Amino acid sequence: MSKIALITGITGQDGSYLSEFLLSKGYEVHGIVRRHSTSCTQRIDHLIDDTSIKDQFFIHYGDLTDSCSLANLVKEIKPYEVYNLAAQSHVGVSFEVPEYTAEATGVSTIKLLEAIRQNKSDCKFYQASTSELFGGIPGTAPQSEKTPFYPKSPYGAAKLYSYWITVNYREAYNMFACNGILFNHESPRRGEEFVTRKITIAVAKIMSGKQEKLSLGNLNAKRDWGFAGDYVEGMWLMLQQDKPDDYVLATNETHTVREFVDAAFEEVGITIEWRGTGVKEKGYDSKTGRLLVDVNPKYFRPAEVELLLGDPAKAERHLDWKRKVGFRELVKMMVKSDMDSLE
Ligand code: NAP
Ligand code: G4F
Repeated sequence: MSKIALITGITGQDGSYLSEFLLSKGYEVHGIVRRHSTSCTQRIDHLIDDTSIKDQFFIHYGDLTDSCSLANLVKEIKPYEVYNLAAQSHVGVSFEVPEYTAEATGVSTIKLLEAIRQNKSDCKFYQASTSELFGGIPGTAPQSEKTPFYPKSPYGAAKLYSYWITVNYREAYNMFACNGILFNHESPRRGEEFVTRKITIAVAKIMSGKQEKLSLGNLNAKRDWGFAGDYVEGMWLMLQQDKPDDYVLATNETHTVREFVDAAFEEVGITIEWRGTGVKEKGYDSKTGRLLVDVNPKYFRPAEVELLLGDPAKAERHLDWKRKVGFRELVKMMVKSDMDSLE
């Protein structure tokens, strides 16, 4: 049985899609879940409750900051592929909890790599690297595997360590270790505090009379937004190659936060008319004049990544990977899901 995978961050957006993808490929899937006072397994409850996969899907308590639990689990499960998706993944929050972010998003990667090196060194390893590594040096878009890194947050700096220690273990110990440098990817399962989901939930709540207006931070930031379901396939493809390497996954299309807001409201028949600039910028329903969007500086970050636009040519060429879901389709999917859940 070579199809045994261990996923950290299995309760997260990507962990849930990756689990479904690997199960559909016949894998035995093991996931690490940390203990919470209330359940946090909503995204994978349908898998936990599915008796037809009770011999294929397993959940274990562990924590990425706890090297003992990681080593014990690698020893016990003997995985052939490890997907390291766990992280304190919110860039804005990383300014509030920088030291914890360094620990969970950075240093923990060496704990997992060591657990693998010492107990199952032929295991393939995927590291969830990020476009936040680029930060955005002016003139460096689109960003590819060759673009220099310049992280702009404690999150980005922690991920930079994880990126390089993954490369280092590949070179020093000949381990099959890959970095997926993934640009923003979203879905109806996206955490509610990330901007896309915050917007689509707000649209649904405003339409059902449960919310007055949407308050956001930087409307000018540009992101390369794809669909998470497409990206987990790319993670898997990286581990199916003859040689380990690092790959960018992106759509090669960028939109401002403001454009995401426009598109989300258009899904429910509302055209936003923008008036004012900076912190005074406001978005109104063009037909009724009702105020729907404003700017609240509390959502600004101490430092910002202004432009992300990824060049996925290497992944397209070597992995035969291509994103399937486009920007408008993604927005539609997310708005529909949030509207349906409020009905
Ligand atoms: P997410 O929804 O925030 O999920 C993060 C996962 O990490 C959750 O399962 C969380 O568990 C787990 N986790 C956090 N701290 C942990 C710890 N100390 N021990 C064990 N588990 C811990 O993130 P995502 O969007 O799925 O992203 C997956 C990975 O890709 C992350 O590493 C993220 O930084 C990276 N990434 C994401 C994107 C994107 O656009 N989504 C782009 C590039 C890179 P709880 O449920 O217990 O909190
Ligand atoms: O949705 P965001 O919080 O995502 P961000 O910062 O780009 O990070 C995400 O993508 C990274 C890949 O590039 C991942 F590595 C990371 O784990 C995470 O998944 O913010 C997107 C943009 C930012 O420029 C932010 O300043 O939206 C801007 N924004 C404007 N108003 C807001 C808000 N972001 C949030 N979260 N909330 C707001 O109210």
